[in-house]
Amino acid sequence: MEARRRFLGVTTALAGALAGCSGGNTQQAAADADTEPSLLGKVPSDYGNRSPHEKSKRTYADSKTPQAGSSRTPLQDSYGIITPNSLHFERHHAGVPEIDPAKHTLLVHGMVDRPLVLSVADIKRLPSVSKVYFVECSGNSGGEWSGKGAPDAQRSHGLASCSEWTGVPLSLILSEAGIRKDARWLLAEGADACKMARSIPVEKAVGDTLVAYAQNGEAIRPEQGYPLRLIVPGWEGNINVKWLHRIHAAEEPFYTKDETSKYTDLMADGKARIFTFDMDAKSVITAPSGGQKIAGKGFQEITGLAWSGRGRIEKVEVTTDGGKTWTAAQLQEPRFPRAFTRFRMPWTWDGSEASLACRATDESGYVQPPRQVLVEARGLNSNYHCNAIKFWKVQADGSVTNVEA
Ligand SMILES: Nc1nc2c(c(=O)[nH]1)N[C@H]1C(S)=C(S)[C@@H](COP(=O)(O)O)O[C@H]1N2
Ligand SMILES: [Mo]
Repeated sequence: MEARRRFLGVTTALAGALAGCSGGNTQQAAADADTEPSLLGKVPSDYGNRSPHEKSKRTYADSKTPQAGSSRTPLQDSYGIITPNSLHFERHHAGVPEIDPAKHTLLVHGMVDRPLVLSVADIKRLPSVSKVYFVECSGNSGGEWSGKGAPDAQRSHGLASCSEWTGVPLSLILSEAGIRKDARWLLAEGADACKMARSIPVEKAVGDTLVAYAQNGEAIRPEQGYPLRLIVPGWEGNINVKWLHRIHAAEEPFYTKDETSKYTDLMADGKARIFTFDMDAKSVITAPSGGQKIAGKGFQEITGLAWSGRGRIEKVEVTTDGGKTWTAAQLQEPRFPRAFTRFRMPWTWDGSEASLACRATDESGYVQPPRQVLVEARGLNSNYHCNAIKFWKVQADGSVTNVEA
């Protein structure tokens, strides 16, 4: 009954919104007839492209060292939970290497009984799995620490994307190599010029970590680590080593440049946290969001994405009054652990200013905190791991801007 009433509410609101343009309907239909294709269209193509009318793109932050840069996913334009491969965010420390898969190998050595050199073809012969996981740079939303924040969802949250990854469980490769019982840590190293390398506890490596070779049904893109990358579900982007070519088992962590000079979190007291692997629960409203404009009063679905490195998203609450009241949004199924979850909430915009935000809760019971709580706990010395609640302001003219929370 309630659902039916809501449905009627929606159609009434839509009817109201659409009434404004109904006067020109007959003329419009005549104009459409002129543009509807009457000639035969294009023939099938060998690799598809999107419609030329679709313009959504990654934003690339230009820098003095462009190869050590990043591009961001246009989350505000996204539908569902999967990021198209062409729009997956990028973060490279030494550019995208050009790698011939026929020559690329993965070396597994150190505290193993049978050191291995596996070709890409060897790896593809092994039993594989396909799993949906997000990858998020721990620098994502770093600009939000200041309280000023970015003006749109792409710049505030776009260093996060979500794909179906296909690959071989790392546990299988480690047992083939005969990893020794006293090995506690692995080094994972990339084949790019900076030799990105991170230490991974064996427990996580034999848990859900994948040596992935495919993304959303095709080979991983060069930008994402072709032909092999590590997927370490729910852990900070940096440890998902791309162009993976070496795994070294040892007793102790390696304290590489990438986990000491970077990707540590300097606290207010001057001490730094190291190995802060988990990405905490986070969410963002993607529509209506910063930079967009609501066309007019009436029905406007509020939708967005939520994710947590600690498992499934259990709840997303939405406020339209700056945090005074919160309402549980509808969560779209399936909800995969450590993947984007799409949430939706019906809303009718009455034409007045509104302050929108969302707050995620994950299956561990962790609730996404307000920015002030994060700042009190960690200070302002580090740019990493900001998962604060993000507010958008709807102005009276329908335009949506950032709010200084
Ligand atoms: N070999 C290698 N692996 C790498 C990087 C890199 O520069 N080189 N960048 C890391 C960082 S900081 C992040 S956030 C993720 C980004 O993955 P993506 O470019 O596929 O989005 O890859 C990680 N793996
Ligand atoms: Mo990153």
